[in-house]
Amino acid sequence: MSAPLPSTVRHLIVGAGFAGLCAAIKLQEDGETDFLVVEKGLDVGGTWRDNTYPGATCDVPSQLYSYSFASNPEWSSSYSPQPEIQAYIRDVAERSGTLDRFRFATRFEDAAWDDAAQVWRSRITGPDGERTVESRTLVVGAGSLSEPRLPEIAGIETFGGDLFHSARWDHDVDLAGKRVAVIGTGASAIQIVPELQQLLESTGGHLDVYQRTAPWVIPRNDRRYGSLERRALRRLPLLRKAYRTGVYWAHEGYVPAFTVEPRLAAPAKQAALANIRKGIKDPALRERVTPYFEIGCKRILRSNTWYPALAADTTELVTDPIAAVTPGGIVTADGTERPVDAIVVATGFHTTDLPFAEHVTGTAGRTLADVWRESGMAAYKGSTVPGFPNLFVLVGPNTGQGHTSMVFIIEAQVAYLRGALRAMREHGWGAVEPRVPPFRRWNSNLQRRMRRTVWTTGGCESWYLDEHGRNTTLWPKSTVTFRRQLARFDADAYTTTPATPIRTDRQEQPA
Ligand code: N01
Repeated sequence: MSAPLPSTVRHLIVGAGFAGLCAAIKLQEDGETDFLVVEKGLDVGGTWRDNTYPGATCDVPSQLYSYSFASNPEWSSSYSPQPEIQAYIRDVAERSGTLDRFRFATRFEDAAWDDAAQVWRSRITGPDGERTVESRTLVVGAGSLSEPRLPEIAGIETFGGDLFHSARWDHDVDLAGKRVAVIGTGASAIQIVPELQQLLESTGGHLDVYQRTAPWVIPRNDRRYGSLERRALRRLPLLRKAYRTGVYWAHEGYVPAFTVEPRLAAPAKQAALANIRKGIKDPALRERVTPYFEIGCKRILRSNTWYPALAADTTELVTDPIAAVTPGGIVTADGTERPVDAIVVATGFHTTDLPFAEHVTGTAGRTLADVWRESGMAAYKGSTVPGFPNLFVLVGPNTGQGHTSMVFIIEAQVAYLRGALRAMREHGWGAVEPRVPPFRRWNSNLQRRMRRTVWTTGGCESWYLDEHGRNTTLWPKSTVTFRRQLARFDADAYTTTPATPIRTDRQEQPA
């Protein structure tokens, strides 16, 4: 049984995915040991704990999709499957010596800033009920791809068969021999569909894939590591580092194509078109899966098996829009009803309306969601927001990546957080809050830069853009630039307030 929740703690971290765990480890390294990590799930891992769908695999190479301070020589292949990534995160957590301050099955309900006491007061519900926890800082690592977005389709609630989201796979449902529909053709669906197609083909079932927008899909070229290679990676940390650096720069090569000149992505486009030709013989089907927009406008996907799975006799690609779901099937706009036993909705996540924002109330008594609804989701350096002192958002607005590892971004943000905490300690500040002018400059710069990116000019609709067409999710420059911008805590961009004493339950405060 885990220890009861303390009523005060120096730092409250929400979420135990890559981001929350990284914050915990690095705070510990700095001697900031008085923290608490609350996690609604039963384990660390975040999105890698939740996404257990068949075929779940990282589409960023494993060497890069891991912490720089915990490289792993044991990956079985160049793109790791979900169970290996989950095992990696768990292993890092166990070795970090921080797990005693993690509380699982414990939900962050909401938090409000108390200006006089300079604390966040959070309502937390754990196995022992609800408790208020006061903390000087609130670090949110709740993830930007954690809350499933269910499609709003007429009649979907009347469906009589099994229906679940890709990120909440129901392993109790046996799909063998069934008629199954997958709605969506994004990063999750292109991994699920080939697995389902194999299962259904071998068991006399059938698969309908509902495509609203054809994605660009380049080959994945996955490769299993041989035993010699693994031994070399295990024994030679410098080789691991060089490998990681090579993969990093190979991916960073996409940045100019996304942000300056889309024509630079011509080789990727050719590879995607060749992938279609290789996987599909039927010219009509080839045409239906060929995207209409510029490559890169939506996330470029990677698969060798997606097109063959769509071309299989037991699969039907449906491109007529869905009109309704009935108790027994899906009806498209042309009036056809296709009966199904199960529906997998691979329709993505809430990204431009991050759900945690509804639950955080700042100095003006308004929630972050209220502020963002009015003026669009925005933060200073993707991390802090005026009116919300000592709130640090990891994987915040405009930090997302279409081409490389989010772990790199998380580490840069945690470095910034550490800088802020160091400055607070050294100067005796109880609160830091970004000033409005630097915040505005940062965001107008970003949005100006955004105008010429392929995400804006590429002719697609994507979840990168909010309802006003503003890209509030992606970072429009190189990740090197991001890291450089966040390398130092720039106190001059902040209003700083001297500390009033804070009461804590623990004795292990740094001086
Ligand atoms: O979600 P998505 P995802 N009716 O939003 C369609 C990460 N990820 O879960 O394109 C019909 O990309 C929608 O159609 P359209 C990665 O960052 C990483 O696949 O909007 N269709 C689209 O086809 C990724 O970007 C890995 O027209 C509807 C699909 O559903 C992010 O997660 C692996 C619909 C949603 O695609 C999200 O990927 C997997 C409707 N009402 C995911 N609503 C890695 O390997 C939506 N769609 C690291």
